[in-house]
Parts: sequence; C-alpha cells; structure tokens
Amino acid sequence: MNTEKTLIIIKPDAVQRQLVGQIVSRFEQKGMKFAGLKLIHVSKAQAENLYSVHKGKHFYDSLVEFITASPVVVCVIDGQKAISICRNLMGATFGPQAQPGTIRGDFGASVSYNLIHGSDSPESANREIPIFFSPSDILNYEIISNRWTYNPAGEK
Ligand code: IDP
Ligand code: MG
Repeated sequence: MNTEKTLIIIKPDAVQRQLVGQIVSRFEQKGMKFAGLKLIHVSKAQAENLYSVHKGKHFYDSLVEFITASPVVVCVIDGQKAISICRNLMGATFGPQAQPGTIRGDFGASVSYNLIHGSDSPESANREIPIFFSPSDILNYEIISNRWTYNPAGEK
C-alpha cells in the first residue's frame, strides 16, 4: 500500500480557542492515522525553518511571531493520499474564503489566524517533519478499521 506522511500543526489560535479535540476529530473521522502528536512551544529557529519559503513576504515577520506566541500541537499523519486529503479537510488558506465543512471554513474568520498548517507536497512534508520530529517519535502501526476505510484491493 502506498502511503505518505504529512506535517499538521494545530496553530496557537486553535489551541487557545480549545479546538484541539474537534480538529483532531476531523482527521480521525476521515480515517487518517496519527503517527506522531505532541504539544510544543515552537522556537524561533523552528518557525524560521518551517516558513523559510515565505521569507521576505509582507506577512513573514508576523507569521513567525504568531506561531511562536503560544503552544501548538504538531502531528504527523500517515496514509494513502494523506497530503491532499488533509489539505482538503483544512480548506482554503484564508478563513473568510474557506468553504463551510472545512476546518478553516467552520472555525476561522481571520486571514492570518487560520488554525492549522498542513504540508502542501511530499517534498514539503519531507522537509518539514524533521523540524519537529525525530524518527523514533513517529510510530508505525495499523489502524484496524482501515480495513474498511480503504479498499484493500487497491484503487486507481
Ligand atoms: P497555507 O497555510 O494554506 O499553506 P501559505 O500560503 O503557505 O498557506 O501561507 C502560510 C501561512 O502564512 C498561512 O497559513 C497564513 O497563516 C499566513 N499567510 C499567508 N498569506 C498571508 C497574508 O496575505 N496575510 C497574512 N498571513 C498570511
Ligand atoms: Mg503552505
């Protein structure tokens, strides 16, 4: 079975608004497997590394300040098509534009406080995950109910 890993961060606004449980539930309900999950305070160095692609943009400094301002929950989700499935569950970047039914669409009204980060490609995931997780923090196990979440015969 072809699986991929993605980095999900439940951002400071979501932790402060006590939405962690509801956001984790969205991923669990979809059948996503958490391979890593921890509450941390992001350091400035980690934030600058995570957001290095945005260095120089008008929102960069406030983004680094925001993500380091209060604890976050960092997660690794592992599954077939996990990156696109998680991005779809998150919704569009800006709360006012995100569709109802998505995490940002249901919980977010702000552009910069948008509750959640998710890797946008396998390359991004491979770069982002080691910023927060050592290999031994990422667990390899089966979710038994996934026998009926994905067709075991495979899908095109
Ligand atoms: P994404 O989180 O949907 O992948 P990116 O374009 O990668 O969106 O931007 C990273 C983060 O930077 C966003 O999640 C948001 O917190 C912040 N951000 C992006 N564009 C803006 C902006 O125009 N104003 C304020 N914050 C922004
Ligand atoms: Mg992004």
